[in-house]
Amino acid sequence: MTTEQDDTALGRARVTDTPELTAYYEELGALDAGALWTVANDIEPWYPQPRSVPVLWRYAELRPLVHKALGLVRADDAGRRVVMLVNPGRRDVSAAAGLLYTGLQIMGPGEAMTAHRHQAAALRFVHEGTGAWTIVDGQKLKVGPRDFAITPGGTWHEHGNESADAPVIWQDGLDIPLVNALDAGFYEVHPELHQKPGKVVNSSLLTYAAHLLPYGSQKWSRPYSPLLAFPWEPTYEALLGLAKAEEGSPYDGVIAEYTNPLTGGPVMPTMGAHMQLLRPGQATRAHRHTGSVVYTAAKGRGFSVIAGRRFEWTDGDIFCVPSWAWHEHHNPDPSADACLFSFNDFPVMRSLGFHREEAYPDHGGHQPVTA
Ligand code: 1HN
Repeated sequence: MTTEQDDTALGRARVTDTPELTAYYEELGALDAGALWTVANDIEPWYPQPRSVPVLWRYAELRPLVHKALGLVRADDAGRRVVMLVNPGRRDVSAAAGLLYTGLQIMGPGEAMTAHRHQAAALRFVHEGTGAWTIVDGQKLKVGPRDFAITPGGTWHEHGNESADAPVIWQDGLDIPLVNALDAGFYEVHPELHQKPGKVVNSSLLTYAAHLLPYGSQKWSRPYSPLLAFPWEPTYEALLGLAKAEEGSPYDGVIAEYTNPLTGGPVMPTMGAHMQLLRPGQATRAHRHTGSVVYTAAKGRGFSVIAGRRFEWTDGDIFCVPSWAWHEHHNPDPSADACLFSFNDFPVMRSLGFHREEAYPDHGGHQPVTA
C-alpha cells in the first residue's frame, strides 16, 4: 500500500509556536493576512482528504418520508418537492458526495411543476411510477422506471406526472455544489411559467435511435448530448450483449457509459453517468480514483466495500463513494445479475487533468472489512 509520509519530513512545514510567533500571527490576522506555514500541511495534503464519508441511504426507509411530503407541502409552494440526501461531511454545501447533489423528488398524480432554468446541470433516474414527463427546452420526454434523462445546464425544464393514480419518485442528480463553489450560479423562472412543447414526444430518442447520425446533426454546437433520454430496456439489453462479448472491468464488472452520440464523450460537461452489471456471483477488485460517485441499485441486490466498510444494497438504495476511497462491488447471488446506476464528476476531473486511479495492491485486490 502507499506509504504516506509524515509532516515532520524535510520540506514540510514544522514551525512550533512561540509567544513571538503567536503575536506575529495576530498582527497578520488584523490585516486579513496569514502565515502560509501554519496551514500549508492542511491545504496541501499528501493525497485527497475528502470531508465526504461513505454513506448508504436505504430506499425502504426514505420512501415513506418522501410520500409524507406529498401531504405536507404543495408542489407550487415548494417549487420542487424533494427530499435531499446529505452527506454528514458536506451539510454546509448540501452535497451527497464531493460537489455532487442528489435527492428524491415526488410528484403526485396529475401534478405539474413550473418551468425554470439554471446554470447547474441536472439528471434524473426514475425509481417508480409510470406517468413521469419532462419538457426540456420545448422537447417533451416521457420516462419510466430505471430510465435515465438529462436536463443540461441552461435548459428550460418543467416536469409532471400524468398518471391518474400513482405518484412518481425520481432521483435528481445536480452539480449545484460545484457551480456554487465556483460562484457561477444563475437561476431564472420561465416568463410564462410553462413552455409550449413541440408536438413530437421523445423526439431526441427518435432522432438518435439505432446508432445512426441523422443528416444535420453536425450542426449541434452545444456542450451536451442532444440525446436527452436513455430508457432502461435498451440499456439493459446492451449490458447483456456486452457481457457476452467482453470480460468487462476488473473493478466495475460489465460497465458502460451513457454518451453523447455526437462525441462518444460524457452526456454533459460536468457530470457523467454509467450503468453497470455484476454477473451472478461476481466480486470485483478494489480500486480508488479521484472524483466522486453516487450509485443507485437499479436491479438485484449485493454489497460494496467502501474504505473498508461493507454496505449492503438492494433495489432503489443509494450510496456514495467519496474521491480516493477504495471500493469494490459484490453480487453474491449465484443465479441473478445485479445492476448499479451511477453518476459522477469525472468529466470535471478529466478536463482539468485531475484524474488519477490506483488498483488495490494487497490481498488479491480485496480490502479487509473493518465494519
Ligand atoms: C431542480 O431544478 C430540480 O428541476 C430538482 O426538478 C432539484 C435541486 C437543486 C436545484 C435545482 C428540478 C433541484 C433543482
